[in-house]
Amino acid sequence: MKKKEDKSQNTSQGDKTPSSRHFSSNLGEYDADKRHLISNHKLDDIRYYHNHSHTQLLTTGQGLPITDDMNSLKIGSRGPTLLQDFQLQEKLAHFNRERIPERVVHARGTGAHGVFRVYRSLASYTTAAFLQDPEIETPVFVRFSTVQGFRGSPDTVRDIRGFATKFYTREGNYDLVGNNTPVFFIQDAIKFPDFVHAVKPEPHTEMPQGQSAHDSFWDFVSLQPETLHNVMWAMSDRGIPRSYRMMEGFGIHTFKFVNATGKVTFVRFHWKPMYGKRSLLWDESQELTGRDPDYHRRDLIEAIDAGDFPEYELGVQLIAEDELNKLSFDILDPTKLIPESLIPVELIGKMTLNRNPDNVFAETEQVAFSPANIVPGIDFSDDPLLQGRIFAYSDANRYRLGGANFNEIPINRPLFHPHNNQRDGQHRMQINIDHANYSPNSIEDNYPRECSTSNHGFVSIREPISGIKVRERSESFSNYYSQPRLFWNSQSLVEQEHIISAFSFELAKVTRPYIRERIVDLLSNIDTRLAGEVANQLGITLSAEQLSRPAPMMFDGIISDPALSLFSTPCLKGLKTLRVAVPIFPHVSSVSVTEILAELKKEGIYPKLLSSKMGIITSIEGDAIEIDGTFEGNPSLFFDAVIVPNGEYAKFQLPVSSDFVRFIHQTWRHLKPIAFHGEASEILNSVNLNTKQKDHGIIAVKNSHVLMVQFFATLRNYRIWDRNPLNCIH
Ligand code: HDE
Repeated sequence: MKKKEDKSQNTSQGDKTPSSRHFSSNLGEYDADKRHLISNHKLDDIRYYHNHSHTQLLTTGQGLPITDDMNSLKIGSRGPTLLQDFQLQEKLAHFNRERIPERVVHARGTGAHGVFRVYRSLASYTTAAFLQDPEIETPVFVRFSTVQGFRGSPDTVRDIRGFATKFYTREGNYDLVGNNTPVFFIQDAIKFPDFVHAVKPEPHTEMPQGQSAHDSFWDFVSLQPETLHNVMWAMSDRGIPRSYRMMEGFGIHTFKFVNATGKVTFVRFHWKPMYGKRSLLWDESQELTGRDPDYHRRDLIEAIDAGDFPEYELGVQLIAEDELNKLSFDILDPTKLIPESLIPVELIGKMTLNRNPDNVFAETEQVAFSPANIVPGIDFSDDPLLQGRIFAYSDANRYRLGGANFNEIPINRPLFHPHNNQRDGQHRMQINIDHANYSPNSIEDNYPRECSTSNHGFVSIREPISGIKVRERSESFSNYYSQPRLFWNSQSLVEQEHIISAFSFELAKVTRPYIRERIVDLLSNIDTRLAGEVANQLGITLSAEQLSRPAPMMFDGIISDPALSLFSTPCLKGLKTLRVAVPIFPHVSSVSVTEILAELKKEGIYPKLLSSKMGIITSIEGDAIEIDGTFEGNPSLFFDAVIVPNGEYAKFQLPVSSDFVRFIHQTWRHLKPIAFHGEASEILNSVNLNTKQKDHGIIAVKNSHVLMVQFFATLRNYRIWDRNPLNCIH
């Protein structure tokens, strides 16, 4: 450990000798055959701090064994409590300090551990160690979040989702702190506090929670048209994802890759979910806020626990320096995306989330992300929003986590011990044993020494910068309508209907008419049909001038891009992890139940046997079938489809209870497949669905094999869009 034997010729700054103990010795140790151990190393590192109390006796924080944790120290069993009861005081005082400030945005989040592996070496673009070798597995921690609501707010509200990833690389932590949209609301960091004030609950009422449907948000939007592009995404089905496992992620800003020769390639990052992209319906998402406020976090935790690990491919859009002038928009503008039809996304690696946190506070709450955490081979662009973020996150982390030593919290510690002359401060964990805590020093042979670039030391790109100091926005950032129109044009008709409904819903909650009017006026710069339909819903009459506004110029000849739609390309990659309800009634056939369950399980679907009450139902064959849950406790919102097994129903009075009828009606309303095996179709007649539309996703078949084939084919389409009778389920 002590490095006196390293004492080299060089007592000045820099590591002319390549010894650089801390870094290369670590690399050496884990290089070659033991590479895979790196991920275990991080795990062990975190595990070291685990405190398993299940076989231990109770102590105070000082380690004093406790004999009675039920009663405080009193004068007589009915007398006053004594000030000298240090045991009581310690417990209450610690309890008072259990909460830390929640994140000012993205307070509501859920995390998962995992690993990342690159598919092939990216050495021609970047020296980043974790992007070099498919043999190397890099541990990661991901935190998904909503933006607006407080820490206890529901998961399924309409909002942007955060998608923040910490890669524990051999060259330090690399944080990709992105969202589920490829653009942001504002162009310059100086507007961030204003934007967040506007979207958060209003100051005089602290309402509404988890919603942008209120005056101050739309007031800001109406006065700041650069927000419109991200607002279009938020009002689309992207704002209500079905699952974090089925959601794209984007780094938004342009970053720079730098290779060993110093060559720069501009890059935008994408996460593509391997479970496909899917969203909720607005009606579903609203009902879920009450029925299961933890819907997304539960979905993630259960899938990981079941071993169905969420997977995402990392994609990059690469732009050579000399290609920049081919683009007709500014890649430094974070309100603009680079259409995939212009620059395709290259898939470069895969992330697998394979372990739930053991303790939400210690890991998910204390994890500290920052876009400033970059590694050699990656650098910032001059995007003015990104530049502000470089400061904001570390500053927020120091405040939120109680000081400058938040990097020492296990979840934030890099893979290998950091070495520097930073010392002391609140909550210092390391016990630095060196006698010199400054540089240059000769007492410790000038260790820890700087690292040369040839030895993977980080160096900011050398580039000439000249200009006049100004406080102004670049002209190249000024087109606010072309890309919102590109997004609008790229949506399927159903998605466009959803966008119209979302704008109408939100704006109808805005109490000040002039704000509503300003928004529809802005929308008419994007698309007159969009503006017209929203205006109609709001009782606003657009002027002839508004209705005849010319469409904005489109960039680079691209009118629409299928990558921007959730549904124009097949959204489902498979049926694995979808949830199917299997209602069970008296006189059910256990043969049918067994066949159905076996087929569902073959596809990796999660089935649940439901009935009106818990307990056992005896099948016509005399088998006992144990019920997993009730219709009341498991509304159809929790499922992707329903399939009713066969039974001898025709002979008996049909056992159709009101909770089951409600269940089927809700499944119908939310455009999900409903299947009946054999005689179960008798039940269909008693639930009074809109009979004219019966065949839209209603499958009633006698033969179980045919039934399942048809059921799976329907489920693959996910929603039965043409069922929507009144066009009212968004
Ligand atoms: Fe954030 N953002 N942000 N943001 N952001 C925070 O960090 C900020 C921006 C994003 O799960 C805060 O520790 C500024 C863009 C995510 O822990 C804060 C600006 C993108 C998360 C902060 C932006 C994001 C945050 C809240 C404009 C997508 C949650 C407390 C200059 C690329 C990370 C904290 C997690 C969190 C500031 C803009 C994504 C206040 C100043 C653009 C996913 O520091």
